[in-house]
Amino acid sequence: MRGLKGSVPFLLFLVVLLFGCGGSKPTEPTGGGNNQGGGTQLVIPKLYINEFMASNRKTLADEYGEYDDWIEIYNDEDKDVRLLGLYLTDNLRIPDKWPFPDVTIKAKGFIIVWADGTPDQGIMHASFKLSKTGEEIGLVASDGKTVIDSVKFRTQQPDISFGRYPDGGIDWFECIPTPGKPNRRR
Ligand SMILES: [Ca+2]
Ligand SMILES: [Ca+2]
Repeated sequence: MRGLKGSVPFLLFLVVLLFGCGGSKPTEPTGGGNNQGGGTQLVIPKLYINEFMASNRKTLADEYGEYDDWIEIYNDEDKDVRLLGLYLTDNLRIPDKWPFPDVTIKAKGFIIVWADGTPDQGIMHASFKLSKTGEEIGLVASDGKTVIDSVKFRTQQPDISFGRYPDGGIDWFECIPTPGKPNRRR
């Protein structure tokens, strides 16, 4: 009995020792710099949610003849940007909702995503729709959480788009719909 009791503090001592060793281990291989390098590699391209339509009655139909919600992304870089690895969402609490397919936006170019909640209809059909009574859209980096661009919006009027002007600019306006082309204010 006495022997057992005595062994408990000894075991604790051992545990502390082991923990101590564990803690010191990462500092030994000073290649810990590897970790740092990997962590800061996140690329944030100059991409914008540039225009969208959350109440589309007759403006633009998809390949199935459906007048669905659409979102335009604008590439403000001087080079093409591959979207594979990035995400689009209508809920910033679920930032990695819809992963982009392997498509590329040309330098200063545009791309349209159908927000129709039917990904079966093609690679550019997101898994969510937009609410015409207002919600948010987020464009998210390849870590699945860093927001590249986002917009919150209120009730949208039918066939009037909401967009940045000029393209990639700070201010949003009601626009004449220009899916895939430079924005035009109403
Ligand atoms: Ca559709
Ligand atoms: Ca546009």
